[in-house]
Amino acid sequence: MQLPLSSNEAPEIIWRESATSTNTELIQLAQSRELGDFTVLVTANQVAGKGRAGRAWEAPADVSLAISVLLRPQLKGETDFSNLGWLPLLAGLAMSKTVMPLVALAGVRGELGVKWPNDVLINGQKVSGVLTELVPNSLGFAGSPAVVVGAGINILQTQEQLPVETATSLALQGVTLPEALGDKFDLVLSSYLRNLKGLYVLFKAAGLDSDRSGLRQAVKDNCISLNRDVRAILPNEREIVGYAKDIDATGRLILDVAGTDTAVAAGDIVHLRHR
Ligand code: BT5
Repeated sequence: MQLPLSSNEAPEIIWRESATSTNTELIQLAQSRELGDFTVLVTANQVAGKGRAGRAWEAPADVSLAISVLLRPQLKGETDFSNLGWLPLLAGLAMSKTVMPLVALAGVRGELGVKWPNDVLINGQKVSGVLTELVPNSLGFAGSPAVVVGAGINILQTQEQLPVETATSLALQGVTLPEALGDKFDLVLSSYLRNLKGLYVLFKAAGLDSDRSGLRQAVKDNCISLNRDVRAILPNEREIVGYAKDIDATGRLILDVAGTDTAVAAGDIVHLRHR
């Protein structure tokens, strides 16, 4: 696959005609040879895509991209490792910034942004999801943990090709892309990589400080889960309902539950009403 625009955005792009899961394949590669920061592994035919919490990410061949990027931020002595938790939020924001101008040009109006932590929704329908994984054993190496940030983006699917009714694709939103399939993929991939790199460079330059880099404010501005009532389904299946009022310095969603602030670090959010 020729990816002339995208190849300007990353030191190495590995295109796979098909992949099990691009995250799994990039992790395996990172364990077998030295990969540079921002190495990309991508396919339009992912046959065993992973979602969060053991769920599946599904797409037929040649209608979407599965993109995994290896991030290897050099940590300095004082850097807080918990700041790595911002990487999935950073990726969701980068994908949101990719989708936004495309659907705006198509004349789509309404709500577009990230449902915490990292689903990109267009008027309540999911066009992209992000799964971030730590490369096993990479934390031990001096100052350089490796994280794989994976994003699936629905590009050309018809409604019948989507696994759930709450999903959408760029094509279903009326987005026009270049004629040739390779050019379509190159446009979307290059735009995502440019956005991801821009945010990542700022985040690294600020020593992974989400406030100093401006990342926290940018994520908050783009997060459609804030300033509304939400139901949080926690990893232990417990559910809490509250008003989503903030994202804290470690990326957790802060809910006001009957007057008490409750931090949600992981789980699924269901949007209830705006107040
Ligand atoms: C996610 O999980 O949304 C994370 C998806 C990450 C996929 C990328 S592709 C590149 C990289 N390599 C991988 O193996 N994975 C990453 P979660 O929030 O758990 O959502 C999963 C749920 O979304 C499923 O249970 C379905 O309900 C729904 N879903 C599955 N496929 C979808 C699709 N193509 N579009 C929209 N929704 C989908």
